[in-house]
Amino acid sequence: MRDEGGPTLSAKARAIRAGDVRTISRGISGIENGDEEMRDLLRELYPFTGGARVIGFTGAPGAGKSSVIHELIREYLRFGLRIAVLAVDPTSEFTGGGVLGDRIRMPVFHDHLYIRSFGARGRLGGLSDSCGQVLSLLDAAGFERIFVETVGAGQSEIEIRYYADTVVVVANPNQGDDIQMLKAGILEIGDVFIVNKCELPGADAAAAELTKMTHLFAKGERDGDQIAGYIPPVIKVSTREKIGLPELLNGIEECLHYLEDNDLLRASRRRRVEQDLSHTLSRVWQNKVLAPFKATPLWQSLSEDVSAARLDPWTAGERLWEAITAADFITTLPQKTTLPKKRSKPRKE
Ligand SMILES: Nc1nc2c(ncn2[C@@H]2O[C@H](COP(=O)(O)OP(=O)(O)OP(=O)(O)O)[C@@H](O)[C@H]2O)c(=O)[nH]1
Ligand SMILES: [Mg+2]
Repeated sequence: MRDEGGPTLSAKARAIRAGDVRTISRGISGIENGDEEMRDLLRELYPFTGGARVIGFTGAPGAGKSSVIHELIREYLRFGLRIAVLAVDPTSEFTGGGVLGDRIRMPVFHDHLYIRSFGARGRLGGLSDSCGQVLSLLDAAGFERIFVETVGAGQSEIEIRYYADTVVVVANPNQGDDIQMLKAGILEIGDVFIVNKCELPGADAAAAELTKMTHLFAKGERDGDQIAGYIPPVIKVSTREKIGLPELLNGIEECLHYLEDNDLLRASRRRRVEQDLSHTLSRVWQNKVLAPFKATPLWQSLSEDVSAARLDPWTAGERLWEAITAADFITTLPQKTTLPKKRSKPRKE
């Protein structure tokens, strides 16, 4: 029996600790909607985080991320681990019944598997800015592995690095150009590479190419973490032919062991926390400073001057900054200090 946190916790927090699916779902919706009470709940739950391992899945659209996660869930459930899946993609296969529909309904999996799709709200193509909070909630709910599927494009591919302990890059055979793309972008962030659809021709060549590249990158440094000594495995997988799935599980688990043995899990938690803090801060900045500032006469007159070309935007920007950094600036802002229900878009870093 898990420690549910004792009687000092609120009923909601206790239900989440006990893995109650409805409370977890409502909690995640609350986080997504920016409900204020979620802050108290997360505050209560935070001391119970730290047990989950976050595994990110990234790769080109259609590479097979959802299919791989689907198969991997089966492998993990065999070991009795509790698994949560976040598909940061409203169009993901996991929505609308989802690929696991039948399985989820099976009582044996009820508190072992939780699947949630959520939109990449707030930033174009990026991970939702509530991702960190949702991960904390699922972590406190006792999920031991959390799989995060990113939208296979742009920013979120790189951003998953900030949230995940381990990043699985899903490639395909015959991806000639795409493997070049991997070189330029996501090769640096991958901890485990797979060539999915390996029953198709070209899988060996793609795997050999990736292996060559991972050896080059293995000598480097990433995000200040020493990763010298760890060489990401390249695993051939076919979800269609059920090839390579136990090997993939092993590859992921070995990577997690490596991180643990080398005290690098703390570093990945730190990355996640920092990303979360910067989102929180930009939200506060947006809601408490920028939004009310836009209603001030100074903002209005400067933006008018800039749009009439009487003033250039850079000078205007400097003047705005001067006003913001003036000692009593915050107290002069029109006061509407409660956060809006729905968050406004944070600024892109
Ligand atoms: N031949 C073959 N096709 C596969 C395999 N795995 C997945 N597919 C197919 O590839 C297509 C895309 O699979 P998904 O799992 O949706 O890929 P995804 O990367 O999650 O796609 P997005 O989320 O849209 O980026 C589907 O038609 C799958 O049936 C495989 O091992 N072999
Ligand atoms: Mg998908």
